[in-house]
Amino acid sequence: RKPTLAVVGATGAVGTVMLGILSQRENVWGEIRLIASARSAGKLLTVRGEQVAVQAISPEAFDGVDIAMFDVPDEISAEWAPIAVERGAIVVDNSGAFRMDPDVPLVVPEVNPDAARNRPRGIISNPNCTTLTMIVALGELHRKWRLTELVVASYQAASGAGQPGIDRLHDELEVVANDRSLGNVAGDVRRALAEKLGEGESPFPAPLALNVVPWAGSAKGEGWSSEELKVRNESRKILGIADLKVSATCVRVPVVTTHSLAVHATFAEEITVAEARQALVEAPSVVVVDDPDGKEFPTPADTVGADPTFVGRLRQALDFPNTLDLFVTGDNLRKGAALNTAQIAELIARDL
Ligand code: 2RA
Repeated sequence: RKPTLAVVGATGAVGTVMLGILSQRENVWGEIRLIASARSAGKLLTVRGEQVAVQAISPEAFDGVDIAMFDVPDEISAEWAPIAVERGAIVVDNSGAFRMDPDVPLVVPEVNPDAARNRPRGIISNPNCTTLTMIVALGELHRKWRLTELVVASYQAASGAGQPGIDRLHDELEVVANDRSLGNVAGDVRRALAEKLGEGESPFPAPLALNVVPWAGSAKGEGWSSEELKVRNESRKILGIADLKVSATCVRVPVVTTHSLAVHATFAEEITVAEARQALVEAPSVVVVDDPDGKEFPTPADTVGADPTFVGRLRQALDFPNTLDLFVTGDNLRKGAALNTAQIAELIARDL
């Protein structure tokens, strides 16, 4: 019997990408059950070329499910993942609710696949999309040269904030698109958006169109955002380096989908650009795009919709020994969310 898979949060931005991914990948699943809030119950969605009606979330909806993938807000996962486990499912959760729980593995199949086998709570967490954007490439370099320090700045897409983030960016772009006077006086974009779109409607704390916003997530004290601490804590957990030195600055940019990161990584062993490039070229799921003279480097617009991590701008840091600077991009809804979740589910389905 092929295992039964449930997709919880099937109607959201990640859920929508998930249905596309499940339709494209090898068909290892028997039934695929779609679950969402009561509001979406009865809605017909297409997966594997067939229309499937969405079921309202309930304990019974998990009966007979072998693996349940959750793409819902933290509080919904916190409440419902344990219920799905009680009903017999293994949960692969893409929220932040369980990632740092010592009894929940945090898994990236290319980096720490074996961690998925030890899951005392019956739950496996999928990392945050910002961590995931860089971790496959870094995991490969760490395996060979032992990572000791990591300084990163992110350039995060609007879809990291879900469908409301995508909608808001498009609404803002519409307002600014036809007014070439904007962007020349402090506050003019903010005023134009407030006038046309109203106050307080945005998932972002400042205008995103014609702007960059140095904040993602919630405040975690001493000036840090939740997103920045996730990058630190999750990188340590996935790579298994408890004392990895990490400093992150997370920034939102007016890109619909695909996160980017500028990475400054220091290693214990001597590393050269040529060796690192070769290791990344050979790494599964990594594509090196690195010929600035030929105008070739990874960009979000060239990455969106693709599965791999793209790496470019590889340089030896001039003033820091054993340190590389590089730029990475990855589709935050695919490898950053749905794809990694699907890969984890496939990994554990093999052992069922
Ligand atoms: C963001 N990392 O980009 C978050 C979403 N998981 O906002």
